[in-house]
Amino acid sequence: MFFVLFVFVYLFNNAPPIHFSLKPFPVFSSQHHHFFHHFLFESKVCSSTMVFYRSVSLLSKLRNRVVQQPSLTNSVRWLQIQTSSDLDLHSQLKELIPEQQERLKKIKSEYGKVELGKITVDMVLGGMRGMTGLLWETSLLDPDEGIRFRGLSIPECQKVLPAAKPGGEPLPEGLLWLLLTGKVPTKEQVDALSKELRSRATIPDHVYKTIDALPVTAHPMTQFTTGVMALQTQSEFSKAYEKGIHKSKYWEPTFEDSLSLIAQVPAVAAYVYRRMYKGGERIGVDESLDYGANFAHMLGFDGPEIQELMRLYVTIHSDHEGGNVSAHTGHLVSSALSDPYLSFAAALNGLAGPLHGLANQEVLLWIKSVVADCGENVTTDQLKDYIWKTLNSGKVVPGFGHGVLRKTDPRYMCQREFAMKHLPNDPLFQLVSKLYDVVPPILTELGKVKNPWPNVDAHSGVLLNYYGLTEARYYTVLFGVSRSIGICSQLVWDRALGLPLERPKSVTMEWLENKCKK
Ligand code: NMX
Ligand code: MLT
Repeated sequence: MFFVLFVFVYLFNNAPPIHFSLKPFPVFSSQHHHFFHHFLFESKVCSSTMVFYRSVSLLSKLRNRVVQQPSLTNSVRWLQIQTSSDLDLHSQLKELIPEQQERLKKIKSEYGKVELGKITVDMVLGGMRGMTGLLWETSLLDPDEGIRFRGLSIPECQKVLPAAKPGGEPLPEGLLWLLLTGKVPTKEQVDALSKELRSRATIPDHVYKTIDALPVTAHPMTQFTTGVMALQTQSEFSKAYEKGIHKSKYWEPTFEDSLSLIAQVPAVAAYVYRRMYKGGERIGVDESLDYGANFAHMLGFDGPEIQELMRLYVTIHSDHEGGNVSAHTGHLVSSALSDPYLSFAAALNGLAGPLHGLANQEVLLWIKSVVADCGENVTTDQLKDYIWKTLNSGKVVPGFGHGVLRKTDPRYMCQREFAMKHLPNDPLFQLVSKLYDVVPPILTELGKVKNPWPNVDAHSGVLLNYYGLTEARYYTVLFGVSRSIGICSQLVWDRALGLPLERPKSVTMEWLENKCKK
């Protein structure tokens, strides 16, 4: 009993700020050795009466904490205690990687021959839908519940990830830490990472010049991807590879490149925006701001609400497991040992497609065309007619449907909550709400759409538009900045786990006919 009481005393009073975090695998790390050493020392000097009173009050604190976070219990597989002294992400990864390598080895040797399902001709002809074929550690998508980042849903991330102000939206740096380590960081860790990212944010001059070589009318995604390609000259991975780095060390320059890339893409993206819409005047990094707020600042937006929006936006768009076009492309290209810049630029080219990331641009343009045609106070009947007109002209209703999800995207829902809190009377938000009622029954009536519900892109544009970021053609660039966090985090693990060259088998129609006739 006394042992338990001492542990509580340690956890809540004696130790440096301690944070509980969720970890999908068991680790008995050096932090724990430190913990027990400290505990033994403390136990000698604490008087037993003190221990008793403190413990009673601290037990009640713990109970409150557990009661406040009931939804977390399902995703808690291992409880990891993290002290605020572990501020260095690189050394945290160094500690985690050997365990995860062992874990993968064990999965291979014990379960290597286990079948995960059948491959049908429909799957081969149908964009590999439903075919499990990739390892992606940072997130997992459930068709009904939506995305979980290292086991945590979006509402759970909103609860446990550090925010800029109490109760505010999560800081994207916190999500980056979570994706890379599987642990919820403390505020101190997130602040250290913010600082680190700011210190890497300056981009070489030739990047601006390369973008400037394009016509200012070039699509923002073309300019952005060109800028990312120009950043590639800094790649530590490709330099190390040229020098003959041992494969067991690949993850280290990949980590360096990934952090620099994540740090620098906001500045590249902001330059594209300023060049296209604000006469080219650049705004530098503000040393006092976090990643999301700084991105808004460099674009030219400084209000507290748009800063919160940007933090939320970057967090929720960061990762969507491995099979989506951009993530899968990045992972595929990186499997050839192309460095993170090359891999991420490839991913962006996939994101720029209208069925994927460009859908956010398409949604706002489509909504604006509804308003131009029917006015802001469009009736339900007018809206239905407009949707049928879109479908009958052989187009999709942008922002609805999904390759995996079969319910409303939780990323849509959290943006809706943001809108209800900050812009409930905005006419375009009200139109988006109306579409939520009107579109799904029509898509269902079509009879072929597997998911009639809205996805992330159905909502993001109206929020940005409300805060003055009205240039819809730019929206996919924002998505791209955010996606760097998820894709690059996984690239680090791809190299740490030594994942091989990706090379699935393809077949011809003749091959299929012959095979199926047998
Ligand atoms: N409007 C009209 N038709 C649709 C829609 C839609 N929103 N969604 C699906 N369909 C059609 C689809 O085109 C296909 O028709 P056909 O057989 O004639 O080719 C049929 O319904 C079956 O498609 P699904 O199996 O339901 O969807 P799939 O997995 O093939 O595609 C999307 C998923 C997301 C590409 C598709 O739903 C779509 O085109 N949505 C609109 C674009 C969009 O919002 N994309 C953004 C996705 C999220 N993101 O950011 O990447
Ligand atoms: C994404 O965020 O990547 C999209 O929702 C598309 C997908 O998951 O397939």
